[in-house]
Amino acid sequence: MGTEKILVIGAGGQIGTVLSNALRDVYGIDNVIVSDIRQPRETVIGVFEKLNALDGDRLLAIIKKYRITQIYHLAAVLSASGEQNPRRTWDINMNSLYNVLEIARQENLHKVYYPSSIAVFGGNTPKENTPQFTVLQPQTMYGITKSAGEQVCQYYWQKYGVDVRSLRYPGLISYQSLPGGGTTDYAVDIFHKAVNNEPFECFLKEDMRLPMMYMPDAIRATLELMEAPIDSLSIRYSYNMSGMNFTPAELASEIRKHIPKLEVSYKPDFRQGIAETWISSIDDAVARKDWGWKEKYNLEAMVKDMIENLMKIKNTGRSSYNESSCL
Ligand code: AKB
Repeated sequence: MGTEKILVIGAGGQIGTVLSNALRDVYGIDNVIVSDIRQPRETVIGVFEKLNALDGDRLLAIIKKYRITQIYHLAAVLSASGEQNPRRTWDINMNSLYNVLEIARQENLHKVYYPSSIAVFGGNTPKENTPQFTVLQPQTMYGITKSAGEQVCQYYWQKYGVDVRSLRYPGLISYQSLPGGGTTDYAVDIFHKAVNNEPFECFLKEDMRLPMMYMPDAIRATLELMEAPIDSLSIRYSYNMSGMNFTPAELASEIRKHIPKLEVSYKPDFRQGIAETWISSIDDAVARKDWGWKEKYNLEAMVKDMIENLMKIKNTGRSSYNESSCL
C-alpha cells in the first residue's frame, strides 16, 4: 500500500469528510491529498489543495505534483439542489467526471472511485428489491448525470482499461458530517433536532420508504470495493448496495426510544416528488457475490450509535460542520 498516493476530490462533503480520514488510516496521512472547492473552516491535518473539479489543468497539475495513483471523485451537485439549476448540475457532475477519467487514462492511474446513487432509478424501475440489472429512467438531473456517469465509467474501463469502480449509495446517515442538497437529508437533520430537544418538520411524507445506510457501512463498502481483486468485479458501471430501509415515521419512532419527547410534523415539499420516483428497497446480491458485501448496521443499531455520538459532540461543545454541496 505504501506506493499509493490518493487524491480525494470533494473532501469537504458528507462522504469526503469521513472517507478521507478512513483513507488516511489505511494509507497514511502523507499519502492522502484532500481537495475541495472550498477551503475548510477547521485546520486540516495533512495536505489540502483548493480545487474546482471543472478546472482540468489544475487537476492535472495536482496529479503530477503529488504523483497521484488513485482518485476518489466525490464532488457533485445532489438531487434536491440539482433541481434548482439542472444545467449547472449537468455541467458540474458530467464535466468533472470527464476530467477525472481523461486524466486517469492519460496518466495511467491505478484506480478511480466514482460514487453513484439510488437516484439512477425511476420511471419503470421495480421499486421493491430493485435488481442490479434493471430499467434506469431517472427523473432528476442528478439521477440522469449519475446514470450517464456510470455508463461513461464503464466505457473508460472497456475502451481504455481505466480501473474505475463504483457504488450506488442509498441515503447516508452520519454524525461526523452534514449532507447538503439531498432528498435523504431529513434522516440526518432529524437527529440534530432530537439531541437539541427541538421539534422537527419533515419535508417527506411519514410513510415515504427509502433505502438508507449508516456511514461506517458506506465507508467500509467503499474501501472493500477498492481493495477487491480486479478479476472479482463483474460490474463496471455501479454496484447496488443495501443497508436498511425505513420511513420517516419509523425513524422517528426508533429515535423516541432514546429521546421520547421528540416532536415531528410533516410538511412535504418538492423533495417528496423526487423521493416518489426512487425505490424503497434494493437487491445487492451481485455485490455480495463479487466482493463479499454485507452491512453491519440495521435501523436500531444505527440510531443508538448516532445518538451516542451526537450527544458526545454536543457535550464537548462542538457545533459546526463543514457546509457541503458534495456527496
Ligand atoms: C440525495 O438525496 O440526493 C443523495 C442520494 C440518495 O444520492 N443522498
